[in-house]
Amino acid sequence: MAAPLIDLRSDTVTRPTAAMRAAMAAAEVGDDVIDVDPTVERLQRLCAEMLGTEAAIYMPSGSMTNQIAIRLHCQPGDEFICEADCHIYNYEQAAFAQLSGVATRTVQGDAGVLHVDQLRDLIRPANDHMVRTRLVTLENTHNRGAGRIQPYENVVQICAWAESHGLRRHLDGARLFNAAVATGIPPADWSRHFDTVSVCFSKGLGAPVGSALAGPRELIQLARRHRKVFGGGMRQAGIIAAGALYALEHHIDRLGDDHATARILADAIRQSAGLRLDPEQVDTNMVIFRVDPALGTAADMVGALRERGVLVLATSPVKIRAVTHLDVDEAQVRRAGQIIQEVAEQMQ
Ligand code: TLP
Repeated sequence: MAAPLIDLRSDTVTRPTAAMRAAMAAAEVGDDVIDVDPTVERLQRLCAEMLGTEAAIYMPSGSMTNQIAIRLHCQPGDEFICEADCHIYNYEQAAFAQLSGVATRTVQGDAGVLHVDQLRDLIRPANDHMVRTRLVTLENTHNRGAGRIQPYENVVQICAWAESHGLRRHLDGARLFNAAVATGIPPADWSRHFDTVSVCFSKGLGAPVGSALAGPRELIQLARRHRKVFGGGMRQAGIIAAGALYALEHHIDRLGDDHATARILADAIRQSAGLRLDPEQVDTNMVIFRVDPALGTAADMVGALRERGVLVLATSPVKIRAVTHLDVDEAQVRRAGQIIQEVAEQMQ
C-alpha cells in the first residue's frame, strides 16, 4: 500500500481536529446578517481583545479582509504602497483595481522586508496629474519571503513615518500569530501601529474557514457594510466561527512546533545536492528552496516528490515552497526531508 501523503503545500490544508469539530457542532448560532450570531460575536470580541483594537469582524477569507481594508482606506483614484512580493499584489487578482478602482505602487523588499528609507520619496505631490498616495500595507509573516518576520523596528519606523504623512496603515497579518509566537512580541504590540489588521484562522491555526479584520469601531462598522456588498454576509456562521474560536483558544502556542519542524526540514534541504534555501533564513513555518536547473524544473521536482507521497508547491519555475502545520508531525517532516534528499539525488 502507498505511504500516506505528507501534505506540505500550505498550512491552509489542515483539517479540523475532533475537538474542534465537537466545538463546531455544539456552537450556538443566530442569523449574523439580520442581527447577530452569538458565536461570531464571541469570536469578534476575543479577536479585538487579542489585537488590542476596539472591534473586529469575521469574514470568509483573508483576501476579503485585505480587500475590504483597502476599500475602507482608499477612494477610486487613490494609490497604496506595498511590498512587491506581497499577497495583496500577487495573489488577489489585483482586486483592489477590479473592485475598488485603486492603484498600487510596489517596492521590492528583502525577503518581503521593507525599510522606511525605501518609502520616503514615494508620496505623490497633491496635484491634478497624480493619484493620491493614501495607504501603506505590510505583510507579517511574509508568505513569499518564506515566512519571514518583519523586524519590529522596521514596522515601528514605517508606520510612524506613514502616520506623520497622513497615510493609513494596514497589516496583512494572515500569519501574525506565527510572528507573535516566534518573537514573543504579543499580537497587540504588532497591531497597535496599524489602522487595520487582518488575521487568518484557516492557516496555521487550523480552523476550516475564516479571517478577521480588526480596527477602530467606526471603521469596522463600515467594514460590515462593505462585507455585505462583497458577498461576505454569512448567516449561521457560528458553526465555522466556533472552529476559529477553538483555534484561538488552543492552537496558538503550538505554532512553535511548526517553526521547529520547518527548521528540521530546512536542515534536510541544506544537505541536499542541487537544492538551496532561498532565502537561507527560516523564521517560522515555511521554507522556500531553489532547484538547480541541472536537476530539472521546480515542477519536475514537485511531480517526482508527489510520486513519493510528498506534496509541495512550485512558486516559480525554479522555486518550491514547503509549509509545516498541525497536520504533520515531526516524524512526517523528517520523512519528507529524507524523501526530498533522495529525489534530489535521483534527479542528478
Ligand atoms: N495564502 C495562500 C495562497 O493564497 C498563496 C497560501 O497557501 O499561503 N495573506 C497572506 C499572507 C496569505 O498567505 C494568504 C493565503 C492570504 C492573505 C489570503 O487568504 P485566503 O486564502 O483566506 O483568501
